[in-house]
Amino acid sequence: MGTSVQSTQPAPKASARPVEQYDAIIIGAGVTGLYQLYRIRQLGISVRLFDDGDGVGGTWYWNRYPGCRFDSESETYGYSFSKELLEEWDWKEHYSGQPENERYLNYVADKFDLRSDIQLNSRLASAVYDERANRWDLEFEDGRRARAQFLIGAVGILSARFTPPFEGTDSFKGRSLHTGSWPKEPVELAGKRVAVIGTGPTAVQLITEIAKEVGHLTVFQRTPNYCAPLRNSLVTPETQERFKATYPEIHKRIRETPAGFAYDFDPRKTLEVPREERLALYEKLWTQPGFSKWLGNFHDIMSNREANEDFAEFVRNKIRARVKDPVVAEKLVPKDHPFGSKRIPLESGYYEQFNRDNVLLVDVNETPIERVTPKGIKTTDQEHEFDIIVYATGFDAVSGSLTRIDIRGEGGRTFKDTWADGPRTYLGIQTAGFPNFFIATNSAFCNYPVCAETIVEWISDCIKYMREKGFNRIEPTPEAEEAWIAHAAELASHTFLSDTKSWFMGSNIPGKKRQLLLYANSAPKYRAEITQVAASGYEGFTLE
Ligand code: NA7
Repeated sequence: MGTSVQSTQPAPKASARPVEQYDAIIIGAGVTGLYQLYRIRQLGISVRLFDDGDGVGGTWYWNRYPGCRFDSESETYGYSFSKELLEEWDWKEHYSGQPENERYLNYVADKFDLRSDIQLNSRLASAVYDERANRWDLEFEDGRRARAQFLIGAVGILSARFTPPFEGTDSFKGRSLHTGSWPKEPVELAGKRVAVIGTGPTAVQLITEIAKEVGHLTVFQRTPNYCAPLRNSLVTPETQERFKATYPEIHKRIRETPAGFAYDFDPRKTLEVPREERLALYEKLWTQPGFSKWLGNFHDIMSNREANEDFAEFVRNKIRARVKDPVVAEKLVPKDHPFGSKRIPLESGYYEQFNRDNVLLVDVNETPIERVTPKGIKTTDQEHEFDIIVYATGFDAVSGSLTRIDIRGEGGRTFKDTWADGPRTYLGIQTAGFPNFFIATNSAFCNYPVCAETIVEWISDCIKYMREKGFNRIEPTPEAEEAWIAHAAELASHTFLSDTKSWFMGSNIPGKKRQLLLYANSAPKYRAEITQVAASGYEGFTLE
């Protein structure tokens, strides 16, 4: 290197850049976007995928914080669409870690030669619908421009990072990190004074991993969770063979269960089962890996409060038994929300971290955070000094990843305004007034890839149908959209999720309207509904 070469040409202005033309553009190179690219390509139309990361993987690219891993069983998380891929890929752990998951998605990108149609380091700034031409005009932050008939947002439901608006956040002189954009280079934690804000599933994984490494860790907790043992282990060669031999059965099963996991609820009613028998089931579930304690429990723990409370108290006692200091233990015990009304963090030694001398739990309900200072975090009772502050404070879920982009549809209406009171869609897939814009996200409560594959296939089948029948434009009728929203709200009213503060309800974000952001039907029923609409010739949509 050495000499610096100065260009005599002025940098081209954004508007002077040529406009790249495609039939379809996909935004997001995560689990959904990669498969969407694979499927759209098969239609023989031109397609380009843009992502703002410098690698593929979406969630598994950005969330590279220590301890990040699946809480789904690995064999249920991989794509099901390619027999070859299923045979080639070996999951090393039953609950695979982030580095391996990122490797898997890179392997997929290479295997199916997807990279030639992927443009990385491209953050979408705006997408504007040109009504006369029936095209979407996209502009990226680097000035690159592109135009396409179809726009597919595969931006994920948990990708818009949320950092609480504490006063003084920028004044901190140490290092501030968010778990959702953890640096690629190793973060030096040894001996450091570290703060973690948040105790959700992310923080639980992170805290467990770093407590032993840092000099001192202070955990700022607002709401304790019902964390349950993950019980991860290595996949033996025999089990690997069994996975490979039984993938068709595994996939059939996870397509039939309500949430896409290989668990069935116990059909008995909790309180009709004698106490000893109930406890025996709870203890058995507790020894099992994964979400069995939730999704393999009595079915009415998610609908009957008394039943729920019975199991919740069992979990509380498990927590109390693991934390030595009874005062700390009681702070870690959740009492303000039903078990399962928030995502259950799965842990591998989380509670024991609070028995360490170098770990301090600060309950911000007792001593609220007043501000971030140049040295650390000032609560109502003292200033805590840190080298690193980690925000494990979650995401502006479901809607945030789309409303943060400047998307404009018919008549210049903005997506942000249209969704100001929450997601407005028909089938979770399209919004009236935004023709040919597909939302490729898994909006049901479902193990992610199982449902994502369904949505991806629905969208590519829809585009195929349109091309075969000579249609150029699709959007839902306002009536169909309204009816879908009412139907989703009706289903939501039968859950007790609404009483709990969580990203499910949007209530983790100040000022966000409180409503269930996910579709509360079971995954098989949702799949049947959208399949029926496609089979009927896209009832509820206007095709031109
Ligand atoms: P979550 O589950 O939204 O957790 C965020 C955590 O951050 C949670 O403990 C919050 O407390 C806490 N938080 C947020 N704002 C504040 C403020 N202002 N003060 C103190 N604490 C705060 O996000 P995760 O990343 O852990 O998990 C998201 C999903 O990713 C998860 O469901 C899995 O599906 C994977 P709160 O509970 O709101 O009181």
